[in-house]
Amino acid sequence: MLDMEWISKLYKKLETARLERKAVTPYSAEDDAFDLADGYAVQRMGLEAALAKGQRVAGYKMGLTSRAKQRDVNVFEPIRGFLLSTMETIKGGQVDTSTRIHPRVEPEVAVVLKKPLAGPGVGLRDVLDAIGDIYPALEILDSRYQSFQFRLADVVADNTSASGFMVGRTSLLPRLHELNLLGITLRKNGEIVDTGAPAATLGDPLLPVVSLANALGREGLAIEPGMVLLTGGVCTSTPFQAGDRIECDWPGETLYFQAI
Ligand code: OOG
Ligand code: MG
Repeated sequence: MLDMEWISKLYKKLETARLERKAVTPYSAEDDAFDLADGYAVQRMGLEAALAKGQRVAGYKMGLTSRAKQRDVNVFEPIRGFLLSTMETIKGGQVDTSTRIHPRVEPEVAVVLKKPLAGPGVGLRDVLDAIGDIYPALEILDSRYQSFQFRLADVVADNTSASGFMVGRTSLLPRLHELNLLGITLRKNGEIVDTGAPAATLGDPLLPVVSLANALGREGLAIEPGMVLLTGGVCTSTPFQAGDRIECDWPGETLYFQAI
C-alpha cells in the first residue's frame, strides 16, 4: 500500500487533469505495485475533498459490470465510484464538452432505494425489499487518462471516469419481471450506435446493487434512500463532441441531450 503522501499526490494529479482538461498517463505504468486498495484510497480522498468543498453525494455507480464495457477499456473486473449532485444533467439539456476532455456516453439502469442498505451480508432479497424505484439513465464518462487507457487501480483512482449522469422519469418498476430483457437503443445524430438490454450487467442490474452495498459496508459507508445507483453500462460507450445530439430509447421514454 502506498503511503498517504503518494495517495495525495495521485489525487492531485487527477484533479489537475480534470480542471485543466489535460489527460495524464496512468500511474500503474510507473509503479507496478500500485494496487486496487491504493486506487480506492485515491478515490476516497477525492470523495472527501468534494465533501469538504460543500459538494453532495447524489449516489454511487458500479462500472464494468457488462462484457461490452469490460472489452471497451480492457479491464475485466467490476468497480465502483461516487456521483456528485453537480454531475447531474437534466433530460433534454445541454452537455458541455468544453469542461471535459474526451466524453463518452452509455445507457444504464438507475436504481433508487427507499430504505438504507449497507453490507456485509446483503443479498438479492435485501435489495428487492429496499427498492424504491428503477429508471432509465445515461452516464457520461470522461477519463482523466489519455485515450481511456488504464489498468484497474488507475480507473478506480479516477473515480471510474465519472463525469455526469441523467435519470429519466418513467418508472421501470412495473416491469421488474422483464427488466433484464427491455431493449435499449443508443443513437448519435439519428444513427444507431449500439443496442443493449439490462441483462448485460451481471445478468441482472440488481446484482451490481448487491455488490455495491456490500463493498460500501466494508468502508463504513451506506446506500441512503433516494440516492441514484447506476448499475453499469449495458453496451459500449460512445464518444461525442460539441454539436452531437445523443438520444437513447427505452421502453416508454427517450433520454436525450445536445452536446455543446
Ligand atoms: C470506466 C467506467 C465504467 C461502466 O458503466 O461500465 C463504467 C470507463 O469505461 O472509463 O462506468
Ligand atoms: Mg457507467
